[in-house]
Amino acid sequence: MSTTKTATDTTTDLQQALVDALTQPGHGISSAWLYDQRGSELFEEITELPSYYPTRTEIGIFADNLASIAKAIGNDCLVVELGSGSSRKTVPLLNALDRSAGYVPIDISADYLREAVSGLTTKLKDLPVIPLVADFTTAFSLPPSLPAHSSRLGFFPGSTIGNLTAAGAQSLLQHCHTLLGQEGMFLIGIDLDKSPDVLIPAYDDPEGVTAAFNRNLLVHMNRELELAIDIEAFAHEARYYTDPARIEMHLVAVADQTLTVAGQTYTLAKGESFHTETSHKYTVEGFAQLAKRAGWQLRREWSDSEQRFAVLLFDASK
Ligand code: AVJ
Repeated sequence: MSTTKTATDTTTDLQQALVDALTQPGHGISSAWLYDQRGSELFEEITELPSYYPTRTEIGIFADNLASIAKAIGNDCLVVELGSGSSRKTVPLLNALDRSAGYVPIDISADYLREAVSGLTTKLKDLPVIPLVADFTTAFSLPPSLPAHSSRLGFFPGSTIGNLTAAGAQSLLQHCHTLLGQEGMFLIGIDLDKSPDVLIPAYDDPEGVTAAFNRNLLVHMNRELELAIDIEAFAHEARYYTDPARIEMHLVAVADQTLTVAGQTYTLAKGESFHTETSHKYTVEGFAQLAKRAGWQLRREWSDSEQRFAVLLFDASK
């Protein structure tokens, strides 16, 4: 069975996602669709914004605690990163480990992964790098041939897990528990719940980059599905909700919208919105409970002075 999707498959999936969003209550559409080439560039820009604290804060936590994190992980560990992207956070970690067995970067984009890996060889000296093209939100397997190692560490920085539903996060943690084995460890970055005074500007910056990122979904759909959605007719909104604590991004219709998709006409009334992303905000205790249900035991935690973000180390409990 082929696991590679063709461009036509992707177009059909996006069209189905849009029709589902138009016809179902809540009008939700997977945030995965935000990350086309332009969307990924805009997200990189977001990480540089003064009001978007998570990336900078997490990098600071790693920089300030690298020696103690490396010590807690130990030697001869195979590092498996979920959604490796540019591996920006992993290179310092791998270099801080006294002796590691190898690095398995996993990314959904084959092109991006190939490019990133070619830049890594010089930065990582002789460390074996075994890239894997896979969608880590579905069940995936590790490459068949791996260098000898005494333990496996799952590495999942960036609070990317926050984009998954509770059930999605649960099944990912369970799957990794199986994959990483008895001696398995999991090092994960999570964004902590905090005042909406801090959260809202992080997702609705004065520069308008997050608004452009959100609206780019419509640009993407217009191009991919040959539609004529009026992009200016949708306003970017970041909303804070509790139970569970989260930020939701919406694209709100500022006037009644009629959309024709594959010959069918749908309407979105003024004030209704596409729900384009959920970003869960956790407490350390709450996340530890979620992970425990998937077999993971919290061993260490590192945070910043304002407790905005946390890096947690879990062990596969026996
Ligand atoms: C990539 C999921 C970590 O939720 O903070 C940033 C995505 N969306 N601004 C996040 C995002 C809007 C980001 N993650």
